[in-house]
Amino acid sequence: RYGPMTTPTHPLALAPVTAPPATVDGFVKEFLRELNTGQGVALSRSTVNDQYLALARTVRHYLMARWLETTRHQRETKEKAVGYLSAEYLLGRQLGNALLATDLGEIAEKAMAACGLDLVTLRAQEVEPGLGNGGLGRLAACFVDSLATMSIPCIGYGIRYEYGIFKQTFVDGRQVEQPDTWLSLGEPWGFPHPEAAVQVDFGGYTETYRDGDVERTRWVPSWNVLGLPYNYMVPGYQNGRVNTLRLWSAQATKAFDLAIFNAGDYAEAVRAQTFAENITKVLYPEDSTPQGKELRLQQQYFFVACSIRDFINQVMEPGFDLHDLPERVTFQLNDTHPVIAVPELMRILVDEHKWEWDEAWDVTKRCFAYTCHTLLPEALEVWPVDLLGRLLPRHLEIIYQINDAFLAEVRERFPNDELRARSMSIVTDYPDRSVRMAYLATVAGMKVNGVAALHSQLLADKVLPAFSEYWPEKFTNVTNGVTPRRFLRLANPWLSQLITDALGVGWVTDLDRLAELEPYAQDEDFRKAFREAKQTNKERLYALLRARDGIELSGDHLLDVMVKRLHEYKRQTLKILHIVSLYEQIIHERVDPTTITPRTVVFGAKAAPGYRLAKEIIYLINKVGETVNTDPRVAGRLQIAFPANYNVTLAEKLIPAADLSEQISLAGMEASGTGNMKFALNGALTIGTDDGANVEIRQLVGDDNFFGFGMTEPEVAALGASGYQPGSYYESNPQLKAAIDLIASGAFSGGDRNAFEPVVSNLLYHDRFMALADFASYVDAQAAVEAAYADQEAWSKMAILNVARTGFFSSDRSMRDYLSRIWRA
Ligand code: F55
Repeated sequence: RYGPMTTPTHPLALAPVTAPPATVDGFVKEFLRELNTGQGVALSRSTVNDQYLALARTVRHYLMARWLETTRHQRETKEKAVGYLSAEYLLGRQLGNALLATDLGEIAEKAMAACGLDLVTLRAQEVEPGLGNGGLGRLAACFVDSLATMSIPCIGYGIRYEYGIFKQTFVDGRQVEQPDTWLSLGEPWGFPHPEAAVQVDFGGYTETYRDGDVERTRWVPSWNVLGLPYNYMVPGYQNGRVNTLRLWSAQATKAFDLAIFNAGDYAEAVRAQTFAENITKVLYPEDSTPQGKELRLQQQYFFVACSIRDFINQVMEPGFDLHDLPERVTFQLNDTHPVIAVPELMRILVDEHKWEWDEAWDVTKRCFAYTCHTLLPEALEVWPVDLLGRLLPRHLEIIYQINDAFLAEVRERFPNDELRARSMSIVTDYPDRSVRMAYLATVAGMKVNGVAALHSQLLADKVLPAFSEYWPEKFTNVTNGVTPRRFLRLANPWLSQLITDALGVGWVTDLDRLAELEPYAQDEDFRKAFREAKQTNKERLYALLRARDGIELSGDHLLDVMVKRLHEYKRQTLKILHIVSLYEQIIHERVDPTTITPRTVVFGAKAAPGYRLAKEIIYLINKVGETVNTDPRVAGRLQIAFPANYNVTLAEKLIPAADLSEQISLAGMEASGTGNMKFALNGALTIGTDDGANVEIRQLVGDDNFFGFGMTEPEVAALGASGYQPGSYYESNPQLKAAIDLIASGAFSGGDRNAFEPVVSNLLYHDRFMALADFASYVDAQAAVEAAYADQEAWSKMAILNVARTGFFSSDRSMRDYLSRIWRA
């Protein structure tokens, strides 16, 4: 389907497609063509949205030849590819990245100016595809960027949600969710390919039948949907490579399948036809507690079944031998969400291709590798057996068979150790009979990795100890990374220019070269230029917040930023306790306000809509902000901003402006963090716990250039084991007591003493993530921050050293690690 059916004879058909010439005139011409013949409007009558769409299509046009060429080259060379399976891709805006990748930024700017248009305005028209919740989805987007930039064959597979992560608004300080209608004004980047649609079956039952003298099983499904692929370009950075991101959209099958209709349950069949499109309607907004909803399992199986089928039937050449599949692809499982791919591949090999079980298992287990992104027990996905059996009866049987064979092996290696066998069982009976997806992924995957050194250690020791003992060589670490293209080069043009002036251009694809900046920390002129870049970024941010949110920020403040999903373990409450404490000390005249370093604190955080306490914390932050920002006693000393709807677009403006990066999760809870890396690379200093990748950041930048605080993971474990009592910290620390009392007094709620009761009582009587235990240490670290910030030359040195020493956190390096530790394994 991808190649010509017959040999072409016309000379033009043999020539490779070429991109249009990259000149301003050429660009103007293409742009006007897109506007006139694509959008169907004259420039004089066009809206900004028309102009944005035409511009996007113009850039897309320039990439097209490279895309077709990449695909052709891939089919010809048959190089091993990565099939990245992820239910989420938090892409961010596409236009700026595409202009950077094609190096068309300047030409586009001039071409738009020649048309009387402003490139910045057109870029701002784009609604970002928010097809992910947070770190996990953004990581997938960084990884596909790096793979394209490194010319590594990869297809990213995922879901084209009609509604991405909800749009957050605040009403009287409380989070209110609005649907994310990212497709409503037209979306120029996706290419639908109805000719490559895939049918996906659900429901029904299984039966055995005789096939010669073998007894076989077949699945008789009761309903099906169609998976329609949309291809998205993933351009490498100025390297002529364009990989593919293939996102699936669910459609009702056109022909009503009479056989199924008559054999199956009538109501069920009709319901399925009617509700097919629901499957890819909306992204589930929980970022840590998976919803065990049937629709979510449908989403998972839907995109995975489409993707595996697509890879085998469309990406591989016709007649390709499935025994060679492990030499041609590794399917990387981005958390457990796509793990149903394992029994799906087994089903294809055993039921459809009629392979022996062992033969199929040998191939399957060499095709998959699993990345875990959490340690929280409630985040580990399990599916009730009855739900699985109803939706995917054949897959459930296969899972049982995988488990039986695996446990037989365990019992053989450890005879008379039934406890061990049970602890490793993929299917558990407690609290309900269900399938532990992380166990399935571990048993089936050739490798299992955590996302930072500490996390991988804890994963092996605490979450999957029996498995890491059983297969020590299976467990490995790949520390996360972020793409320097989007998060440094695009987001921070001023710092980028400084770096390029010092080092030349190569650093964008070779971030280790940032190490060469080290001597510039001692250069007074460079430090001054660095501070000017930071200041420019702050002004850009303040202008944006004014226009976007009506937030007025002013002054030459320390900009202190905490942006990430709202979760108790991330401890936004610890940050708010610190702010309240600063405020309390000023208004009660415990400190001379003129001795306090002026500080602007910015929060950005969405709470899962069903996460009650998280929403109460958002309310608290907003109400504290309201009070503090209008109190003349702290004017010019302390201000708080909480712009709604933090997303990738806002991150790109916020992170480059920050002086201080808040990474304050309870040790052992944040698997890695990736925001922490983005801040350090943009020259913010970190105040952080010994958690996730913070540990590695601290090691690389040095203790002197990092504000570490709090308990270590072993200390946390010990305190937990000894019986943690938050109240004792409250009673014994007057500063902490004063802060909590002020919140409880109604000072931030117009005298209402009940307004924050859920948050306050949780802290005092529960505090699962030990914010009170780390409070004193956090306050000390913040005092050290203030002292350090007072010496701007010293601060600039530290900040520059953070940039120079964090090149390791490029996602290009992560990809090299995946290649050497997993994909080539
Ligand atoms: C989304 C859906 C479900 Cl059901 C569960 C989790 C998520 C999710 O978004 N997880 C997530 O973002 N995890 C984060 O992954 C990052 C990338 O590895 C880590 O840096 C971060 O520590 C981790 O919390």
